Amino acid sequence: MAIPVIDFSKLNGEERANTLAQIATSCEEWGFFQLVNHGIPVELLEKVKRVSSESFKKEREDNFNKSTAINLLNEVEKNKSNNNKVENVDWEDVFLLTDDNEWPSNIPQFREIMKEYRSELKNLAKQVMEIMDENLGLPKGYINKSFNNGEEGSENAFFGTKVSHYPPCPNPEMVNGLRAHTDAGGVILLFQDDQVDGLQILKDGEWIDVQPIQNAIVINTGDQIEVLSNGKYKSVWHRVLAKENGNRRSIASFYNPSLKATIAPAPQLIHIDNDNNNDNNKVELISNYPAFKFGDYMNVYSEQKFSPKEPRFQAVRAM
Ligand SMILES: O=C(O)CCC(=O)C(=O)O
Ligand SMILES: [Fe+2]
Repeated sequence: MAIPVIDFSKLNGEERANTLAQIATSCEEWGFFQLVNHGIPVELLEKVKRVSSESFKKEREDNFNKSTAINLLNEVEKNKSNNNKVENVDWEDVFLLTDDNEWPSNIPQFREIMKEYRSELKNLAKQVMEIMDENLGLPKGYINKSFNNGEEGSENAFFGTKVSHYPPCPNPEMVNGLRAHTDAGGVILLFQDDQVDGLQILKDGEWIDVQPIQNAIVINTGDQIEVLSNGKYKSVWHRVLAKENGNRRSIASFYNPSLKATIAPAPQLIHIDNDNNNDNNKVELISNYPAFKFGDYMNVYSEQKFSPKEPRFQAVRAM
């Protein structure tokens, strides 16, 4: 079993309908798919790999070697008898790039390359959201407009890029690269390592690998797309395994709602239950999710990221 791989260039030709259908099935049944021929220049992707890896080697590796994850793993190894896993920590070095924060790298060209990359990825995110609109039968731009708090053409939605490395781990069975979770936000676009695997998704009760494909972009949907689609597109559990060999690079970009945006199931996707409709026009609307402010959701998520999502929905429902 492997994550679906979709040739994005075929959206512009005779195979458009078939490609849309493949994306629809991927969203409904997998929550993850890989795009190839997505239009992002390979030369740019090569530069992104180079400056990210260089930043880890020159600017971050020393600190990682002094990190809590390393110390905790050393402790557990010393007490081999209790055979514990290291909990509440990830074997991951990470930093975040947004439009507003200070970027922690002085590698030559890092800034220009990552700026260009982010602009390409943001554009790809918008294309993917429009495909989801179409597949869900929503007006074009519906998802993006919701993420911008109902304002057409505005740019309040959040676009962040998380640059991660998962360095080689001497005891990979004792710690997670990244603990299992579903993503909080909207659409996630992941540029993962060509060589070193480790990302897995939970599919029908089984953890399966997201196979590395050179220069592909992995797309997955977060909790907000699940709510907007009224459960048609579920956010899917995933995790990263620590590995004994290889330093896995992974660059995840998140297109998320503005913190002020109200997120709710799209009215077009709230089903009318006709079975209960036989006495006097009684129509029942079925919405499986609450309406809430994304900022409130993020407050809950920051405490409960590595737990099931249902209590998060309950918590915002009660707010
Ligand atoms: O590093 C990866 O491959 C996955 C990262 C991820 O799941 C996340 O940042 O939410
Ligand atoms: Fe994730």
